[in-house]
Amino acid sequence: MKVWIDGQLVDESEAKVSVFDHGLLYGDGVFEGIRMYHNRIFKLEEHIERLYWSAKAILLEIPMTPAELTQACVETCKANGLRDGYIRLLVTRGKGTLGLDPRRCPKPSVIIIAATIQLYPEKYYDEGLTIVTVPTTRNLVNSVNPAIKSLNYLNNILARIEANNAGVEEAILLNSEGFVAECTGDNVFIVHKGRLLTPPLSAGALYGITRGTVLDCAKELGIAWAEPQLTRYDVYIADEMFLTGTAAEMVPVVKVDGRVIGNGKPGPVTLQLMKAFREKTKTDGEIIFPN
Ligand code: PXG
Repeated sequence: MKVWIDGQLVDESEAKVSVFDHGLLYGDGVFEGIRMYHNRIFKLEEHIERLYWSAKAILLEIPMTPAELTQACVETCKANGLRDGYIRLLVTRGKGTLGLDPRRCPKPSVIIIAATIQLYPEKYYDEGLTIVTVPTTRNLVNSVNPAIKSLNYLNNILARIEANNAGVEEAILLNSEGFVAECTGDNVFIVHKGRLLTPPLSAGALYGITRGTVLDCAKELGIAWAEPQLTRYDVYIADEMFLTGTAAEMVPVVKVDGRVIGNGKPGPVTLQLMKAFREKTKTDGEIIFPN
């Protein structure tokens, strides 16, 4: 495997960062997870835009233009012969000295890994997930804002450990007011009486690109949607539920905290949206191999 580091494609055995990189020392950096489908890098423009927003929020200057980053992502896929798969694009604060002041790091590092990804086992897409709400709450918006896709994912990892301890694959995080925010690596949707509902981003969630794509699909299909504050009660009485994320795509949920959602099977609105989402992956995105 070839990995792109600071302008060079190197063999994975040589793809290394310094132990003095503040990305490692302090989780100081930002990232994106991006998918390739059918020889196209899906929603690459949106991911790169969000990467710049995350970087701006932490006052990190990406030492490349968006056009150069786009080209570097395409080159990395090409170098690995990948038409389908997963890109991890990250920008770290770079090598510095001990001490957390970012001014100790003169040059940020840009890393692009193109690989394949292990989705949930296929059965979850057919049968749906069982999940729980967990004690760890979503970061406050005036702490590390959940909209920043930072290298510091410990809050999400704590929630994931709580999900593991409960024997399930995902966890719902509530915000400090008790409203549903999102899951550890996915946004949350429910369907109630034919209406598609997802928490507002102000509830404390990543501005999910899959979330946006699913809302676009809903608009095209004429499905009514809204972004109200949602409580656990709203989730328990929902007719359908699903999660969205770059890695997970759309995955149905059929049980939350022991409550069966709807009839315990992925519902018709979920299945209709899953089909529309898969269609979009065929025609959207930056082409990798021209022919
Ligand atoms: N919330 C959080 C906290 C995320 O990290 C999403 C929502 C969904 O956003 P997108 O834009 O992907 O629809 C994410 C994205 C991984 C992995 O390695 C996680 C994400 C994306 C790709 C890979 O677990 N999270």
